Amino acid sequence: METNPTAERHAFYTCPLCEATCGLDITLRGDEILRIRGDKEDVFSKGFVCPKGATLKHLHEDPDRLRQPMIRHGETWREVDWDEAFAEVERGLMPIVEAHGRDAVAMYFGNPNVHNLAGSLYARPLAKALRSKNVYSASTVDQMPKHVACGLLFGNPDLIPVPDLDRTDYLLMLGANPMHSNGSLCTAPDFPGRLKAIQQRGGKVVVVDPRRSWTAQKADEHLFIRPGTDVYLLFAIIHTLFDENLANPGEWADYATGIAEVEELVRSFSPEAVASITGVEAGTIRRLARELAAAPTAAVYGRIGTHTVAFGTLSSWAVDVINLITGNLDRAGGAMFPHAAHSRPHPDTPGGRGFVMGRWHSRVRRLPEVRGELPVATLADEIETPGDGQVRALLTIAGNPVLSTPHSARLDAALASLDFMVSVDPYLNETTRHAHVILPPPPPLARSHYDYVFYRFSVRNVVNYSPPLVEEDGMPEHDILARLTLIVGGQGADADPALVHAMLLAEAAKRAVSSPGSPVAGREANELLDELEERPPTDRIVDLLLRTGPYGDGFGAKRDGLSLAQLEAHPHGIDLGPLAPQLPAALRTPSGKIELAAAPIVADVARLAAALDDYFSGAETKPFVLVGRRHLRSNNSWMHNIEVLVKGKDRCTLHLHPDDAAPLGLADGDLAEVASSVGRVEVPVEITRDIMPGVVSLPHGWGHDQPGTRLAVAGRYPGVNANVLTDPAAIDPLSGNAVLNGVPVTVKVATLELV
Ligand SMILES: Nc1nc2c(c(=O)[nH]1)N[C@H]1C(S)=C(S)[C@@H](COP(=O)(O)OP(=O)(O)OC[C@H]3O[C@@H](n4cnc5c(=O)[nH]c(N)nc54)[C@H](O)[C@@H]3O)O[C@H]1N2
Ligand SMILES: Nc1nc2c(c(=O)[nH]1)N[C@H]1C(S)=C(S)[C@@H](COP(=O)(O)OP(=O)(O)OC[C@H]3O[C@@H](n4cnc5c(=O)[nH]c(N)nc54)[C@H](O)[C@@H]3O)O[C@H]1N2
Ligand code: SF4
Ligand SMILES: [Mo]
Repeated sequence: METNPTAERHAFYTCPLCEATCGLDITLRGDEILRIRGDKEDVFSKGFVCPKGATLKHLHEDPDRLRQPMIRHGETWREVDWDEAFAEVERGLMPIVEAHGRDAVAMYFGNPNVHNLAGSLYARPLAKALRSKNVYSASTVDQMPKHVACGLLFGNPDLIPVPDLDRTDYLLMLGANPMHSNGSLCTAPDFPGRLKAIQQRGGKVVVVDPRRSWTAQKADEHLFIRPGTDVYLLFAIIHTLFDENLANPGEWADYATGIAEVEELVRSFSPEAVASITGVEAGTIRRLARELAAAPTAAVYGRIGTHTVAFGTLSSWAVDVINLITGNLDRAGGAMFPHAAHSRPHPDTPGGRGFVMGRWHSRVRRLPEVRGELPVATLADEIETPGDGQVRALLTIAGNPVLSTPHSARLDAALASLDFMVSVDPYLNETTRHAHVILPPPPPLARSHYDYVFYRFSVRNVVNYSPPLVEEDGMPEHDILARLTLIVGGQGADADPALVHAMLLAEAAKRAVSSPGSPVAGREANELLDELEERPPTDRIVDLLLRTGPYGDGFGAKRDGLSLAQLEAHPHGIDLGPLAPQLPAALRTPSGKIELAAAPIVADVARLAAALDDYFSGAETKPFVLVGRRHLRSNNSWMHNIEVLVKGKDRCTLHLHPDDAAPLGLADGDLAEVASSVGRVEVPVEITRDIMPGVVSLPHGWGHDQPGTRLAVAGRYPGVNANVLTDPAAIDPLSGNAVLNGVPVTVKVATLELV
């Protein structure tokens, strides 16, 4: 880049930290970042940012951020060059593969993979090259239930409807707190402003949450719910819609199978039957159903609090069943399917192979595979349990499972027992301290960005491309992942990463020319590749996908169609308009219809009924249930090393209702001991009426007091790790997702132990 090194310049960049995709206006002098603000001209975020966006500067400059690969010898680390690092990876990993087979090597992919192009494009090929059953990711502590529900309903686990926030008249939101999280599986920069707009145009926002969250405070109505019981509330809404003849799927009746079975499935879950388990009065449930049916348009949206629970898949399914039977699925103002500019155009006829899971099972607990992975709740079992196929080596890529997955103290010990571990990560943290080799990628502003994953979950169809703004010596993350792919694929540490880049590009071109409905259908793949401009490999893939996508230039087929060059000419993004109906063309079920009553769903309803019986029989449980929460100034486990975000009041506190605190003898600021079936923590109490009696809340991602990390700031604000308390035995069996909300615990005054 030819720039005057002393002149200030503005550059625009899409924030990759969360799902909101805010446009940033960044002032630089040479490679120095001077200021970061919201980009007022961004077509989607229009100037909105949160406090984290500006800290990309601090992240960039963090002296603890790793810039060189490192190899560990016992407790000491040595900085090495890249060739030595990859040679060490090969030396450590391949003898394990040779002696014990491919399943002896596991992989864990963490959340930031979906926030950068390298992870989004290269993670799957890496897993494929390894050919191990032991692939894990943060998805099974997050949204896997939604994938399963949508996979069964629509035939494609990635075809997930989002609430059409900007046009809806009625939003029922369960277990989400977008005022803090800025939205998830619903990309909507300035979520707060969009909620307010619903109210300003006369609509209504209802929030269901065991806490009176910031979002609940802004809503028109807030309902407390007993953790883990949304599924009953949702089933009772469906029950009422049928019972009161309010079900009106409209034209969808012709495109859906199983409506009558659904009516049968919910029959025993009347509002009256579930009122006591949910804590929501029957009359209120009936009113919600009536309001949903009567609203001109309405959308039901559930997130973390409905996913990371024992009936995550059934809750996710019920959300979209309500959207469908109230006639709100796939229509403006309801729950709609985005069609990202880089996705493939739909073929002319709906239908496909459908969604298959359980193609293999985990060795120890026999848990089914879902979307090519196993539940991370069973990773420690696979490492600890001797026998054929025992996991002896691990690759973590952008993940911190020691803080983010259940029973983390046990996983921590399991990682310490591995023969070999490699981490692709910019920090030496609670997880990567167990690695033998750490490979650090460059930070966000030194790489290009195109929001590959979240444009698929976006409330408008939007595209924006950000070129890298500053240079940093080091290896691009796509090269790191490509070299790991070559190593595990048996081609060796010296093989050229360009081989992987070329292969991925060729595969993308081949798919484009062979997909029905594609603007380049029938053309030669090589012809397209020759026409692509010279760019970094990730960007070439995006260019190819954009050009062959639903808005693309089709390599000459459509004048003014999209290409990456077009996006470069529009640094504030291009707005492709509000969401448009996608059904039935997008359906990939074998029947070509929405399959409402898939066998796994029907079977799981029996478990739901049994759990209701257990509740009424007064089955033994602990006096409190634990839920999580997020804070605007925090981002899962990994941004606590940024002083401006963590300073001030301690945020890692236990929220407790005053009526619960008094009999326990706990006052604000006291240290409480919280114990579950697997662990205990001591944490300061914050007394608040904004939580239901009987429920306590602790945020996750904390617990930075482990030895051997290099997190100077985080170490001064350690907090405690909520996942010391979560039990890996508790999962949603259909999706394998861990139960992180609704964890039974006891709470008491922490007593000083005299040693
Ligand atoms: N109790 C409880 N536990 C939870 C949750 C909860 O609500 N309650 N939420 C769950 C959810 S939704 C999620 S998504 C998971 C997250 O779980 P993880 O993905 O395991 O953890 P993160 O905290 O996101 O850690 C990300 C890691 O990636 C590194 N990193 C950051 N940027 C990059 C990059 O560009 N490249 C690479 N290679 N590495 C990078 C960071 O240094 C850090 O080590 O936690 C889950 N855990
Ligand atoms: N600032 C910030 N933003 C983030 C993140 C972050 O760590 N910090 N993480 C990002 C990630 S990885 C994700 S997945 C998203 C998540 O985004 P959200 O889904 O909005 O997640 P949370 O903010 O944890 O909100 C979950 C809410 O569910 C409530 N809840 C708990 N149990 C139940 C229950 O059983 N029923 C109901 N109805 N509610 C319940 C909690 O009290 C909480 O208010 O946020 C993303 N954005
Ligand atoms: S809301 Fe998310 S995308 Fe927007 S500035 Fe904050 S962290 Fe970045
Ligand atoms: Mo997440």
